[in-house]
Amino acid sequence: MNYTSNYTLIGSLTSPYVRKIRLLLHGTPYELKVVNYLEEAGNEYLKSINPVNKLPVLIDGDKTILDSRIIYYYLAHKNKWRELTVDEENILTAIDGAMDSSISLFMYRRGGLDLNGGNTHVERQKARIPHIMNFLTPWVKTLDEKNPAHWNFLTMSLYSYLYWGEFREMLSLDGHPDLKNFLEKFKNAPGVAETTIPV
Ligand SMILES: N[C@@H](CCC(=O)N[C@@H](CS)C(=O)NCC(=O)O)C(=O)O
Repeated sequence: MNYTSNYTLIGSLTSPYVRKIRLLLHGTPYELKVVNYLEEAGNEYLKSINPVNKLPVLIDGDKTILDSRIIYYYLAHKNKWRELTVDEENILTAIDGAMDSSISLFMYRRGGLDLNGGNTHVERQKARIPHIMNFLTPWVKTLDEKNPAHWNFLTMSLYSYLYWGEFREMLSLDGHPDLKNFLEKFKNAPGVAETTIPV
């Protein structure tokens, strides 16, 4: 992307939702303001700029943009990127659906909830993930890491999610070899090394 910007991205270094925007902004000057919402000060600050109290938030001059997908549309409009097709939108919805469920399960686990206690809603979150993986597989098989057009918001979203899922041990890709292969193939894509989760 070649344009001047005055962006501030509010995020964390671990969030997959933040990472996909960092990947999208790779090559564009912006300031990353790291917020830890698990700490009181970070939580109060985040609440003051985002009523939903979630990361990421993008600030562009006097505009505050909430939600990674809306941030994408905002940047797409500004940069005159082509519109996504309905099929592409569905893929993004599927990736975000798996990501939301995995993040919820991670937070429940971190809060001490037994994820094997048979709670109906927990079971629905768990079941959604492999189902989405199967839905994504035919598309993932078409991806070629040597084609620069294939490193886009969809693949950035999937990469951020799968990497985070394995890192947090919320995801096993053993039954999904094409998704495992995807992570391997795109590990040298632009911005991936620079945005990796610090250990
Ligand atoms: N739909 C939102 C989801 C963002 C999201 O879930 N962010 C997580 C971090 S990975 C968060 O801020 N969670 C805090 C909370 O749920 O209280 C987006 O696309 O930006």
